[in-house]
Amino acid sequence: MERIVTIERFILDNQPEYAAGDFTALLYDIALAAKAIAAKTLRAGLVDILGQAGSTNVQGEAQQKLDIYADQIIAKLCDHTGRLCIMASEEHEEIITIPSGYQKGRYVLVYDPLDGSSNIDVNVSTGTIFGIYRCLDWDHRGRLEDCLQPGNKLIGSGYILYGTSTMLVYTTGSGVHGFTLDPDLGEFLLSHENIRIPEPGRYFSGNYSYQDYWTKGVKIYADWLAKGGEVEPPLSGRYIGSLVADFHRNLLLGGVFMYPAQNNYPEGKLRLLYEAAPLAYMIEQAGGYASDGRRPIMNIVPEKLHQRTPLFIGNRRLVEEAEILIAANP
Ligand code: AHM
Ligand code: MG
Repeated sequence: MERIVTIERFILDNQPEYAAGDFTALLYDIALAAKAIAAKTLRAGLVDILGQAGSTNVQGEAQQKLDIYADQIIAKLCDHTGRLCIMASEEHEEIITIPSGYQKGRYVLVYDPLDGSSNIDVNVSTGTIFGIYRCLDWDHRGRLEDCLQPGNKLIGSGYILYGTSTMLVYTTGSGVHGFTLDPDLGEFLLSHENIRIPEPGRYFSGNYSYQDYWTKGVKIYADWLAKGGEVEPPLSGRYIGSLVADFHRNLLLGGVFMYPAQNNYPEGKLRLLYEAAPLAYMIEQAGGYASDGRRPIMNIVPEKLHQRTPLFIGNRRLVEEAEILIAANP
């Protein structure tokens, strides 16, 4: 029998030197939230049978939309533990402060609780994305500045994919590691140690129905990807429309995902803080690269919480070509 490694064992054995308990425990908290969200997502198809969002269930409790549930479970599992000084979520306009009755901690958690949630109704994979920073100033209880840090200050990031199985994939700066939830044991087990994005990439992922909205440079790049050009073998198109699922496939099989700046989203659609930057940290740890089409995502300092960014992410060579063609075709 192969060695079986639980996420708890792996995190303990591989924790960074500074981790000293709190950081490690924060990763467990996220893994626990992932299990709770996975359990709910699995039952999403039964909502019509057992009661709809906005209606009242048999216990007389109002039922929630899944993205709101995911948001609250993460916040409520993490706000009282003394490990965080502040949080930010796609579901909250403002930062989420640690209630005054609770001790504050040393870390900052930014997250997208359930990305691609419009896919739930048609039984397509969704995901949670998270990033962890250090709190900037010990004298304060956590402020907006603590959240507005560039990707190159991340000390951990990851995602949970709610797909045919539930996977948690994360990095703390020494490789990218993936764990699959065993539903019988209720444990995440190590299934993908030290993931490297394979060369050459196989897939290109973008919403090609937006072609008319793209700039000249992006059109030329999309053409270059689709026709192969000097890419050998030519790439094949795959687009789920659920960022975590698209990213996960390309991470394991190689390729590039793009969501450029375009007429209907002049700054891009995806969010820098809790979508692009955490995934950029992961792709770099896996040997790839992420760019906004001009510069590394990791170097962009966010000016606001819900800032959007164009995103090109995947094999380094494929992303660098986006920068070259966009610069050459203004
Ligand atoms: P959301 O945060 O509102 O769920 O939107 C993000 C999602 C991503 O998962 C996906 O990559 C993208 O939107 C798809 O957008 P589009 O339908 O425009 O192609
Ligand atoms: Mg999102």
